[in-house]
Amino acid sequence: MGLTLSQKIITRHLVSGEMKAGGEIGLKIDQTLTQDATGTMAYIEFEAMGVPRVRTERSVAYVDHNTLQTGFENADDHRFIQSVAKKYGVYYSRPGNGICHQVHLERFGIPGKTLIGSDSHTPTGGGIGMLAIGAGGLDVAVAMGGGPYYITMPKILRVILTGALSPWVSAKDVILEVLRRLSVKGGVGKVLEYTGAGVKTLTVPERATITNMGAELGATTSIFPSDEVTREFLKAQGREQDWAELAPDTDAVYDETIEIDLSAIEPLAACPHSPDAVKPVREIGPMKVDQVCIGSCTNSSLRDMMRVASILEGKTICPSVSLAIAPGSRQIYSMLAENGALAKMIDAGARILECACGPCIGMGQSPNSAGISLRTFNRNFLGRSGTADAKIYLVGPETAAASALAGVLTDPRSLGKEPPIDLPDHFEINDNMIIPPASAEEAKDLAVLRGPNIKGLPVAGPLSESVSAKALLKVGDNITTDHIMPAGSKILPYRSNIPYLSQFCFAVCDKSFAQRCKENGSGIIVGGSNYGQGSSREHAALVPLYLGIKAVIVKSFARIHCANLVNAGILPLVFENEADYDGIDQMDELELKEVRQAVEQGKTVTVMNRTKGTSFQAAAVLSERQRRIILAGGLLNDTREQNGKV
Ligand code: MIC
Ligand code: SF4
Repeated sequence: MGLTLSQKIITRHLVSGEMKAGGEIGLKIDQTLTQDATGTMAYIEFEAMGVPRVRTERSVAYVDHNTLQTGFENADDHRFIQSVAKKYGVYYSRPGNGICHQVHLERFGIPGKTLIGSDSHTPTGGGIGMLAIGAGGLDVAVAMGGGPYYITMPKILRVILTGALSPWVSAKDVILEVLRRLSVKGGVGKVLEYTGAGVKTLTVPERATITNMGAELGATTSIFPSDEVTREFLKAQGREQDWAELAPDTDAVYDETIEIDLSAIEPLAACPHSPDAVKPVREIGPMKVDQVCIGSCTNSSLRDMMRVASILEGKTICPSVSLAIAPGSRQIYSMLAENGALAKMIDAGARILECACGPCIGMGQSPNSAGISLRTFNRNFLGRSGTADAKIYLVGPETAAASALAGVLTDPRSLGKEPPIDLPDHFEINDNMIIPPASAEEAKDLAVLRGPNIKGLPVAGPLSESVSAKALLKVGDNITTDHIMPAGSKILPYRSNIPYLSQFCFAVCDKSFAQRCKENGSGIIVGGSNYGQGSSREHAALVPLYLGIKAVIVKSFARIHCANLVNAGILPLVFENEADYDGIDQMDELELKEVRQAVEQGKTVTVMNRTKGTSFQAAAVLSERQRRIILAGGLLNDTREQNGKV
């Protein structure tokens, strides 16, 4: 029986487990990446492990999220990451060099290698044929130390692409179509493998747009084959030697298959407040628009920027629209400056931002009250833009630019003939914003520069025999990590200060949650399905831990968040019978009877509802390794225990 593309890469990197869907596998990791909003914590955790140098083939630390320096905090964190990277063997991409996923694709990604990153959009690397997976910071720290990365062996979903995209339709519309069909839960436990004759019609950055937003499906990752198009891209980056051909076997067996005719796709938009609330732009109609933002790790390639410039050329944006553009990397920025495209954008009235995440993570450019903002980004979760009542629509760069000119949502096909864009055979290569690490010898004397905003890590205790606590919060389906631990320019500078962050936990849903936790000392969270979707931020586990949360009982979990809960030492439980969710009210007194014994024996946990006088069963869906971690009170405690045994 032949293998699919990801099964081939997994086979070459398998260090434990069997390649059977549903079981836990351990993978050797070749490359890691971190960004600054999750990186500070990941390097603090790496230091806590006491490993003298990273043991990967390549580890890169990017600074792209917290670039707005309205106080000392972000600048201190940048300095910390730079010094820690130099000492421990990590390449450092300076602020101003671009968004981690875009730069990694350009300068470091290698087909067939494994990459984990402390950012949920790490699967961008799948555009170049990498097995690239988003993870919590602690898992990345472990991989930097040479340890395996554990995931549940995913099912393989084959996406057959046929035909070619019509004019004015682009890669964003393809992934929005996938989201429309599969929903934000549709990729959970799966890898999406793109195959078919349509693949060769898409450039690497277009493929990366598609794999990037596989994160919004909840997928473990998404991947394209490495073919002649990939070779051309790497050659243009001066890295042809990194190319290798990679394709699935012709007799590969897939768990599921869907087919997408690229020529049938039209411009689409994801409506507020979920990336799967997708409708054709033409159906939504000419809605008035207040703001347009173009960029983010999803749509900031040279191709996207050139397309936008070609639409804006010689025109002026609508007076009632604010247009912000952030190219994805310094390479792109510089090439746009050289070839005149930047001037076209500036002349049309665009506000040009530095190449960073910026508005995508609420670092500035929050829309006006109740504003309608069209964004080429990947997430439109409630409140993420920084304006609580704003409405965010996710669109492709063509729709975004056309709408910025018209002032209303505009189907770009109404613009007439699509102007051609010239893409170069060679990109401008200048790595002077990437600082290599010190040699092992030099590193010994290097100090790590720590600012006053770096506070200690909360650590759980071993799981107790039984847990009694109130259901301090009850929430519904599709809760994101942006709900649990919001981001934005005011909160993000405190990513290494858990006590400060804790006051904002769940504030989007319930402003009094943190206070309730303090008053009660300990608690349990009850949630619906797909709990913890979205960002990989482990803060969404560390902060509840700090607030005394012992367990989270839900209908189902999103992958990265569930792993982060286990790593932190919070017990993730799933209702055996979903209807039991309805039988709990917020503030009910719950008891997890003899929970330690149940976890030890891999049995379901009996939950007694003392307030209602009822009981139900909940499963701790944990591998043997994870059971050990939960019993020990988190991954750091477990690692210490395991090291003590050696
Ligand atoms: C995001 O897009 O939500 C982020 C900010 O990039 C996060 C990481 C973080 O919260 O720092 C992600 O996607 O993992
Ligand atoms: Fe940055 Fe936005 Fe991409 Fe997250 S989704 S890495 S915030 S650009």
